[in-house]
Amino acid sequence: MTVRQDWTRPEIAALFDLPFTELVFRAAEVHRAHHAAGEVQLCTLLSIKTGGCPEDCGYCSQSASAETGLKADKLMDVGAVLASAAEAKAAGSQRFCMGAAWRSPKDRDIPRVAQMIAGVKAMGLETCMTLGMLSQAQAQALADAGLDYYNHNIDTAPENYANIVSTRTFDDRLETLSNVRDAGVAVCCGGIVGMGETRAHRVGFVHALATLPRHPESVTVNALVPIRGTPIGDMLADTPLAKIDDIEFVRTVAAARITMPRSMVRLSAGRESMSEATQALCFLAGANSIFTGDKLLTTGNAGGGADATLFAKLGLRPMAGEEPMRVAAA
Ligand code: SAM
Ligand code: DTB
Ligand code: SF4
Repeated sequence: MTVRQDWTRPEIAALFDLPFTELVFRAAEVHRAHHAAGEVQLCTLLSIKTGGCPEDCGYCSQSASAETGLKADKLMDVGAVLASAAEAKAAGSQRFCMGAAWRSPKDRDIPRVAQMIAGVKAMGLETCMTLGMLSQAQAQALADAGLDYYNHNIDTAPENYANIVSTRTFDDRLETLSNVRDAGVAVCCGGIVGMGETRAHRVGFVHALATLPRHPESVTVNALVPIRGTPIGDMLADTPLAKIDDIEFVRTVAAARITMPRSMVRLSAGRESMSEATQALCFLAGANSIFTGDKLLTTGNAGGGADATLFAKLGLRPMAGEEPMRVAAA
């Protein structure tokens, strides 16, 4: 099976339109042709700089314009980050993802961030950072520090972007992704499903990812975590019918898997309120990576104990080379 960057929107729309079982079956076939189905990568998130962000992303608890009451913190010390990474390693994580609520890092922050990268890498973990927009020089500095992945999401279809964020453009996102690629760092990129977008927007979102010059090595599919005090969280809480249907979420995962066969597809935020059955369908439809641990950035996550139980039920294994997950005491 070849990897294509020339997907068209009608082709992707036709995938979404397939009978559900046919779509999931095709996605599972692609998954098996390119990956060890049954193995799931474990990633752990840490917010290294929380809150007070000047951007106005309508879903985010960390935007200074949101009324979430979140306390803004300064950039963490390197030692505290490394202690958290050691815990993630002991719990069987393969990748440690560090996120900062910045529009873009200040050059004076780069040395400390570089120390975090070097320290986490020295523990034998893959390193990932998500720090907002990067200049070419900043991307190169992170690459020189040994960064393996950079997470930078396009979030939604290009034509829906302005409805979600007004303080930057879709093209700004593409520019950082290109700077990251040019620096030789692998790309983690995806977005959020369930922000009140249309099916056509979901098609456009998958299309935008699948037609990048190179597919992201990791594709994150987040289900919106609706947060009170954010414009999109409030809108959804007040109109429950707007909540994304589980089957439509699985369709999005399947379309990502079929169009980007070699990428890791991460079932990201939103698992805490997702049934085991829906998560199982996502794994069947080709998701092969998750965030584990009790916390995402500012919201809760299913947690290692729940994941170990789920993996045992489904017969899934953490991706090779990792320690077994600790199963929580009953
Ligand atoms: N500030 C950086 C940036 O936006 O590039 C990095 C951190 S940001 C929180 C990382 C990603 O988390 C966002 O791009 C978005 O896709 C996802 N995210 C944030 N809040 C979310 C929410 N409430 N539900 C689901 N995903 C969310
Ligand atoms: C991504 O796509 N999802 C992660 C990670 N990349 C940085 C973040 C999810 C955040 C969920 C909401 C919160 O905890 O604040
Ligand atoms: Fe800031 Fe990132 Fe949240 Fe947007 S998603 S408000 S850039 S922390």
